[in-house]
Amino acid sequence: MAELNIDGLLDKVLHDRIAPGNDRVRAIVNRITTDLYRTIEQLDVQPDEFWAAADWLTRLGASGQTGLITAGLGFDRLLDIRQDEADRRRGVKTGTPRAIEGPLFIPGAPASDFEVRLDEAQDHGECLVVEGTVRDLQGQPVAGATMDVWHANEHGRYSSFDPDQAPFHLRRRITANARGEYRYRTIVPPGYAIPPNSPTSELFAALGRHGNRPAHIHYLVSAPGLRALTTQVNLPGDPFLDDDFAYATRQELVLTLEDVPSPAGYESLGIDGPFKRARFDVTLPPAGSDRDAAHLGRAERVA
Ligand code: MBD
Ligand code: FE
Repeated sequence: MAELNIDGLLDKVLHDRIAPGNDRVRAIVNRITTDLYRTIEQLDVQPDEFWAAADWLTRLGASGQTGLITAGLGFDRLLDIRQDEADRRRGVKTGTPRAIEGPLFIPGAPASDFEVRLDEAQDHGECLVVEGTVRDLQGQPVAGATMDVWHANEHGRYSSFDPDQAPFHLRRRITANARGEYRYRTIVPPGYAIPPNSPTSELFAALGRHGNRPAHIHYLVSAPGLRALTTQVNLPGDPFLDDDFAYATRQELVLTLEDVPSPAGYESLGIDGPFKRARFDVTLPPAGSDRDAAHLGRAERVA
């Protein structure tokens, strides 16, 4: 038997099989494997470096932070840019811009009609009301559109990933009224930072990068027959607005905050003094397929 050289080894790894397997998986894995062989050769990766990387991947998976690294290396935004490009090629109007879901969505939040208060741990920040109307491309209100909204608490942490918050704190599902309107009361959220002393922070330190996101609120919006939208809005004035570690900021999605002196009209949200208010209207295009219309967060898709 001839001695294996690198190209012979790679050739075997790419072509060995005892069954057809999955062509798509084989094509992708073979490409990545080939690229990694070339990286190891061209950058002269040493065994200790390779095994440190394998150990890091093991710890990354065990920590549940795979979705943080994908965001930080731009993959989440890459997928959005590619979907935007596909929309542009189709030449159709697409409504409100998409923005990455991120790894912190939890399905099954408590549901409310028209309005709700997100902050159960009350008085932990500046009072904010976000309100808007969901419309279709013709500008018609979408009665009964549903949306999940979620964001970080005053320490920049998300419930369900933070033992100090009740499950579903700052997470709700809202169904718009007959006029397509919704509103919620919450606190003005701060930004987010990747957890310290974690596989993600370790890699970011080695890359000389920060792991901060500007303040934002996530949305998943859907309605029958319309395309489900995953997006987020940013709070204005954040120093990381144009320096998001996940590259997700879009100018059209930065809110404008208004100082409202009186709670008139907002008493049902428990407001009894001045507050901040922002408008976020959502436009949904028609669904091209059932898959388009399905309201699925990532956590639901992989389950
Ligand atoms: C977040 O809150 C987030 O939205 C993303 C995309 C990545 C990490 C934390
Ligand atoms: Fe987030």
